[in-house]
Amino acid sequence: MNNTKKILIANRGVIAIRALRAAKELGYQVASVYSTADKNLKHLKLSDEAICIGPPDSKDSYLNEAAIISAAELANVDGIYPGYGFLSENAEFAEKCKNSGFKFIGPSHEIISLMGDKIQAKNLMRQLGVPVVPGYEGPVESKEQIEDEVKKVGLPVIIKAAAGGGGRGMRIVRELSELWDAIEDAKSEANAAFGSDLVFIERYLEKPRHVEIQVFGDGRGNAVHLFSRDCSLQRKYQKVIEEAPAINIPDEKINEIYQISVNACCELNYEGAGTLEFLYENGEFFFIEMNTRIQVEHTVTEMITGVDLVQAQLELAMNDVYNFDQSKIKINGHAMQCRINAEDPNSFVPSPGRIMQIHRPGGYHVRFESQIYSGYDVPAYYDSLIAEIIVKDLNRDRVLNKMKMALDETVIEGIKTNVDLHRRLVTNDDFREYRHYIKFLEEKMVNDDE
Ligand code: MV4
Repeated sequence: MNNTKKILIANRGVIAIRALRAAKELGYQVASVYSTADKNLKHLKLSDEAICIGPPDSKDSYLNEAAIISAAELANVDGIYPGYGFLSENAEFAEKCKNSGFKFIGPSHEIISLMGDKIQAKNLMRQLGVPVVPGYEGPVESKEQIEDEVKKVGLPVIIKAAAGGGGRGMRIVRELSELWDAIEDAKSEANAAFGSDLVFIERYLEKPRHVEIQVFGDGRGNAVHLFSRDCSLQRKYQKVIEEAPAINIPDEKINEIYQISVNACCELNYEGAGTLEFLYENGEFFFIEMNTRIQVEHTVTEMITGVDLVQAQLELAMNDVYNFDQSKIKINGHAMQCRINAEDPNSFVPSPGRIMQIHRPGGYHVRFESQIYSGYDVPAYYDSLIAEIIVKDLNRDRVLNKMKMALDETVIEGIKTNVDLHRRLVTNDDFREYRHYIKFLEEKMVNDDE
């Protein structure tokens, strides 16, 4: 066969083995890259080729665009799989891949760039009929002018960086007297973090849930949704538990937002996997951002739909295969994912080191996504995510029981992890009764005075 495709996995950790498995199942050849701190990652031994791209520091390895393009040339691949984090939403890198003759496995660099600017994304979505948070996205001219705009929006408001995302450069304003200083602070923080001091203002929602819609498009005006996820259980903008579908939302409301999301993707000729992020409060959806990558929590959507999203990404990009039919995508049961981090359970400080012993959970519809093994050294240089436990069952109550069992079975010795925090969460009454919201973990489950 001369039509075997070959890809380069330009990532590490949980998503690297996830992508390797998906590609090998499809019969692809795979080359993987690694930093000198990562030579013991399991997926490298299972790849057809492994290419060292630099020293541990991400900026010299997994963020080193030239080194990754060189590896792609050396391995003579057809496409580059970015995963999440690192270069996955870097429009310039996506364009470089294309200009070097490699398919960037994701949407076009134009769409990545557009969605990277939260003001542009919001204006575009508003035009496409997507409900957005009321706010002011125009230029900041003077104190008086901006106070007038904020009076129209209504206090409290939140100042956000246009180039932001993930929470940096945000300021909440409860009194008009605090407004100007908050804008100045947000601007300088945004400038330092993103090299742009462009900010915008939104009404601040106090107790929303974070509900997101998974979409997938063919890049030619066709798209489907794969239902919703609730990612409200997070700490410092890092998701901790995700589940699918989001429940306790009236059918007509969620169906409407599915339609609106699909329509927006069709209009945008969106290509591949994407997520529209919404805040959901008092029965209303408000779009905040679109993610143009596969996300860590894609797994819970896979569990309830039976769709392998990573394979769908690969097959669309590499073989122009798109065989989604909305009427054939159905929800089956409920799914939940616990993100297992190598971190101190009290301080949340990363806890790298050698895993002396690991015992994985098992059972029907219990999935463990990880590269870790006994004797593996968790490096100190990267994100502390080391594993994901994903379970599916008939309904949310059963899922909570199944997850508790899976967590009880899990043994990871030698490093500190958040497995016990997850045990407390899945047995917490408020969480079990679905009374949580985005600040729940910080307000009710941990007392950190940082
Ligand atoms: C908000 C908000 C309340 N009101 N926007 C945080 C990260 C960025 N993606 C958007 N974020 C928020 N935007 C308005 N108008 C509250 C948050 C927020 C949040 C959002 C989703 C998940 C977790 C969060 C934790 C704190 C704040």
